[in-house]
Amino acid sequence: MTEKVKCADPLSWWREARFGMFIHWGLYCVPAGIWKGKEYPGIGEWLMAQAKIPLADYRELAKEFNPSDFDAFQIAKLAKDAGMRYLVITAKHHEGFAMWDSKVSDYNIVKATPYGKDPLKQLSEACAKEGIKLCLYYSQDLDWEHPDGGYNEWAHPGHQRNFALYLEEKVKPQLRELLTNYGPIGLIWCDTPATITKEQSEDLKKFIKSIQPDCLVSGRVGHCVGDYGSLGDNQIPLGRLRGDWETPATINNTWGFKVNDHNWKSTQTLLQLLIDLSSKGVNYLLNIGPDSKGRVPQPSIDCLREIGSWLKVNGEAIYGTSANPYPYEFGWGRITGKGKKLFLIFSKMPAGDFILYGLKSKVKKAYFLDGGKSLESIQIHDKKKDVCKLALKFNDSLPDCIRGNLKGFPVVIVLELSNEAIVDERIIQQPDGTVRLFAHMSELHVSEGSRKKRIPRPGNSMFSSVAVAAEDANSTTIGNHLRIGDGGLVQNWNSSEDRISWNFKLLEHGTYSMKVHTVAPKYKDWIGGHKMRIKVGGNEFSKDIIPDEVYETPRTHLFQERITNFGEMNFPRPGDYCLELLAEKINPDVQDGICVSEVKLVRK
Ligand code: H79
Repeated sequence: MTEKVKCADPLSWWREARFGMFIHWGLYCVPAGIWKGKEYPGIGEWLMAQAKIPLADYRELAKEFNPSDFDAFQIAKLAKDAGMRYLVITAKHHEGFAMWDSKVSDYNIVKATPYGKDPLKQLSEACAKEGIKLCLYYSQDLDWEHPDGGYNEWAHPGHQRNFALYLEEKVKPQLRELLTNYGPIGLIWCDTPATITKEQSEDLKKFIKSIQPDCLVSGRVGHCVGDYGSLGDNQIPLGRLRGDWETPATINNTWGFKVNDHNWKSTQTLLQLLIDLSSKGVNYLLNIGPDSKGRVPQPSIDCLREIGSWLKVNGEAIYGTSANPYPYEFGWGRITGKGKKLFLIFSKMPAGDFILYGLKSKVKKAYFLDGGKSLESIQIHDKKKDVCKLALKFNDSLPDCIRGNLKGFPVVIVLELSNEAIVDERIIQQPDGTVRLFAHMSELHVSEGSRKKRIPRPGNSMFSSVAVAAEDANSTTIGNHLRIGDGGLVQNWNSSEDRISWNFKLLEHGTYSMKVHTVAPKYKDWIGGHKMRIKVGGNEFSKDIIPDEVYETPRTHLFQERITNFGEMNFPRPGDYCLELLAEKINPDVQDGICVSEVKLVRK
């Protein structure tokens, strides 16, 4: 009898990990954002493209690259101390320079620099020592050194590109070296599929697996053929995602070291992002950019260690967890789950009683994850309001051991349930009085006229392709008309015949102010200039979309968001309502039409 061999899922370590370290390190850290005395805005590793530096000049940087302070063991230990479980280093970024001892091209750190050593060899030993999965970033498409690589016209003027030649001459032989000489590799992090065809993406994935069958391939290998989906750089989705996802993110505003980027996010913000992404089912791959000496900037070291100290106590709420069982996020914090446990992760300690609606499972026990002190919990089903209600009694005598709270870090409460969490997924007014109608939960009403205007998504466009896997997987419809895309936003609203709506449950009668949140395209300024209409409870409110309030959260950092106040409305009785949002006039100057993140009702 043949024995059935049980294969472990190659993604299981990655799902368990939730948090990884990205390292951007290459020749670009020598100029560090400045070329010929001029400082370039944007991301440091793109300097060669932005300043249109000729290849011969850029090559010279290698002679100045001597990272004598690089210590792979210190970096792997930093990842470990931060609570990160995998590490992805740029073996080769778009510049085309190999950060290992490559026999395929002399354009590498061992041959071309005074340093002359192989940092990947050291890292593979250091990662093995610390129990961190070593993963490698390899730019499979953009290459500014090889004449046939993607997006390098200024570096090889007049050259007729043969992209397939580049794949065979450089990409495959170099990947073979990386997958042969450095032990087991957790994943190959491909990026920016601008030129590559679907067949080439599939072929590359097959090639990688033929050498290391368990090695994962990132979503950005192109055309949705990767082992998991990659959201856009620094992108935070609005709601929870199904399937396996990752967001790569920066601590300041660059990936490759820039001498003048001191825009460091606080530990509180980074923790908030880790928790937010975990609650939405997304891995967080957080970047450090060592300088040309190989030193990690001190502000990165400090906040990573603080994150690690929080995870040491609260890691159970992050590692190997599943997303929030509710389809929406909360103002007070986030929820993750594991088996019969739910983790309520509060941004701040609640004052007095805390109320959660919609949890149908029985709570057997509630306690602080830090220290284990239990809390009194009361569950009722409010018949009149038709809602399940859980109350947690936070009294004044909190345990001293809530270290996180002392520093203003999040506080975790564990709920042990009698079964896996079952929740009421309807939109319901929250205990703080607000009703949040999130874009990803809206119903789309796409008119016939709009459907006919549907344009197939351009699969290979240079910069949209980064997030294509994400958009497609999250879209209810694909094309250039109204849809839920880009991690949950309603976007491409180009026709005033289209509308969106939500059903929701209001628990308290009274006067509410109505707020509509609109979002600008990534990196673009918010313009507005539309006119929209709300219909609810037999009333209609029409309003020009102007920036009454700026909405700032870590999510809105690259996607400017503004609030327009639609005035007040009196809801005479609680109950089930439908709110419709219509576009009366769409400003043609706004790229891709109207984009909405939520409509909020706030009790007066
Ligand atoms: O490795 C990091 C980036 O270099 C890479 N992905 C992350 C993980 C990346 N590849 N492409 N892009 C990001 C899109 C780049 C867009 C821009 Fe620019 C680069 C905007 C600003 C700088 C190039 C120059 C395009 C506009 C100006």
